[in-house]
Amino acid sequence: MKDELLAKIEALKAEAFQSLPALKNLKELQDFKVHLLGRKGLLTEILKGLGTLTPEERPLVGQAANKIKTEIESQLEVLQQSLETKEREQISQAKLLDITLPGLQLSQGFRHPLSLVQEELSSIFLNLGFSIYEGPEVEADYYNFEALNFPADHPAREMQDTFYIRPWTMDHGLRTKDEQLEKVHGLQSIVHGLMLLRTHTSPVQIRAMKIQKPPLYMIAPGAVYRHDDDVTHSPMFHQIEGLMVDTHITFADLKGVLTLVCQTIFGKERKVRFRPSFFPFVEPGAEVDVSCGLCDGKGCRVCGGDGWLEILGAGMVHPAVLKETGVDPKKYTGFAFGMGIERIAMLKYGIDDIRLFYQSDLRFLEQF
Ligand code: FA5
Repeated sequence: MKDELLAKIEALKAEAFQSLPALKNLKELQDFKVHLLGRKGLLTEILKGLGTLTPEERPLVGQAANKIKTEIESQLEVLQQSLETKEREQISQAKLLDITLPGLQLSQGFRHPLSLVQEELSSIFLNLGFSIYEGPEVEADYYNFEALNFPADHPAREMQDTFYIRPWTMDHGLRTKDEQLEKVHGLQSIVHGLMLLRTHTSPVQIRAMKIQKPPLYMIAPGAVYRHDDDVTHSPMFHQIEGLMVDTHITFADLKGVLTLVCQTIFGKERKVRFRPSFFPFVEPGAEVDVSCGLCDGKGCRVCGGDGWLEILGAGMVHPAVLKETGVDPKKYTGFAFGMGIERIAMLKYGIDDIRLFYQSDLRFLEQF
């Protein structure tokens, strides 16, 4: 019985060595290995006969089986390496894969031009001692209009085409009493419970003054929304609000700070113009224009032909606004401004269509 098993093992070796050269690829090699040496393979089958041997015979046959297994494995290993090299060469000859090519370079992200301008403006104001405040984009009519001295039904509300929102309370049957709205939104005097997308960043003035008594030097950057759409107007755009409230603040402070900011952003050669204007929450009010850098003040489609582009509204804080937020107008004065970030970016970089900012076209965005 012992000799019979040893003969079977020798025959297995012979069969293995004879078949090896015929294996054409790694798959065939793997299958063959399993067929010979796998858990249910030929060698395992032969070794089932060990049970019929005497205790003295068993180690002899076991050792012979192990020796042959190792020999077969090392031959399979040699063949595997040469098949792997052959397959790599075949793939690269077929030009399926050029393993000498450098790996894929992941492109690095970069700042959006509007973020660049917003960060540059914010850092100028931070250096001047201003702090940054934030407010919600879905805002109550009270903060966006009423507290800013826009009474209900006042025509000045039409200066800013507003997107109104149905408060969810209306859909949940809660909007039966003003107290219920107060409870839900934590607001004290919502005009008929109206909610809207804020049309400017000025509501953050109110929120800041209600929590911080003067001296208050703040800016508030963020997105705002209006029903407006052409080459210089977008339905969603960005502003930076600014507010300085203290004792003895005058219009000279307003002019000084805004001229400094404009010249830091655009360079000293750009002209800055202050025009009287009306906003219900300031008195007196002004609009500030910068000479158009696209046409050098000669007139083009971006500046509407007159050589200037309006970038911000400003003025001395109206006493009614100070009073509404609990600040004594006899003791304190202040100035405020609201700048359009897109307009400033357009002027700074010579961009002639506001829509380019939002189209996510890398050919445009990579230039900044
Ligand atoms: C206001 O929004 C006032 N809240 C500004 C203000 C603040 C005045 C504090 C006084 C005191 P106005 O509507 O003019 O003002 O907008 C301010 C700036 O936002 C404009 O000068 C312009 O640069 C920009 N802007 C206005 N509408 C758009 C729009 N649809 N798309 C892009 N930029 C706009």
